[in-house]
Amino acid sequence: MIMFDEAAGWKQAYERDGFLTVPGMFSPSEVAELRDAFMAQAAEGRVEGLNTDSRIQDPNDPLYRFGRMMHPHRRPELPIGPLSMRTMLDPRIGRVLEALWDEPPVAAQSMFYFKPPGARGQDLHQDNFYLRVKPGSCMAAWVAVDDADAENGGMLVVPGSHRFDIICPEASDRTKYFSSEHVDVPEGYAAVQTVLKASDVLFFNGSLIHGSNPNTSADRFRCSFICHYAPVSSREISAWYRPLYTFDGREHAKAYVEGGGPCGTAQEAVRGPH
Ligand SMILES: O=C(O)CCC(=O)C(=O)O
Repeated sequence: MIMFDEAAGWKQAYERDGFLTVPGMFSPSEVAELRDAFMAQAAEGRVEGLNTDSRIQDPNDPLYRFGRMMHPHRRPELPIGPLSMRTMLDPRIGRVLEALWDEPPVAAQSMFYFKPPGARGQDLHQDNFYLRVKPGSCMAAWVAVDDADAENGGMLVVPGSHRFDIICPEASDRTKYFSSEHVDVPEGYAAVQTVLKASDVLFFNGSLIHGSNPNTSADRFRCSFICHYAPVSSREISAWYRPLYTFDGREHAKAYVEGGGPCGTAQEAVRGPH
């Protein structure tokens, strides 16, 4: 049960900063189940429609073997399917989203990032550039499946940047980032490194500028299970997110708009002269 004071504290932090960390939302065995299931799936090789970053074709790129998996909740035939649907619609996540929005959420997306040692990061961006939720914005729930910090490419957030409109992205540096879009940090703001423990959940506004640096560790994966949501009252979303789900598992319809698409457009790495 959520205590009134706890929910009020969440809301205050979220409205001020554009993000909120809820520590220890999942148990160690729940995050272990996610890690084990997705590792077993990755061991089967790339699956059409699940590994959508098809531009990453270099077998030496750590993201070739451990590319992110997109919309695993849409794969009921795979062991990761029902687990992803259940986690995406977990009532503990739903209660935080509802407390922050003052209205029920609907689920738009699930993803799993492995981010193995040596993997490139995802350059700074705003999620609603891809989801196109209107009116309002989307929200992410980023579940740390491993401890995530500066060394293994944990999340960077720009506190307060959620008050900006969607900023037109520029090209990113492909040597450092697998995603092709880059949003500059506005003057007077700064990117801050988050430090999360496995089972913590980071919630962030769809206008918040955020991203992650490469995983520079020798041997630490940085696995995360990431979902995106829209407020039930929003009217539009990019067609790429259809179908949406209410937290009791029913499909929910909105107007589906052109444009947008997967969160972050993948690109092949550019190799240096060595
Ligand atoms: O996990 C990451 O490195 C980036 C994830 C992200 O930016 C997102 O889910 O929008």
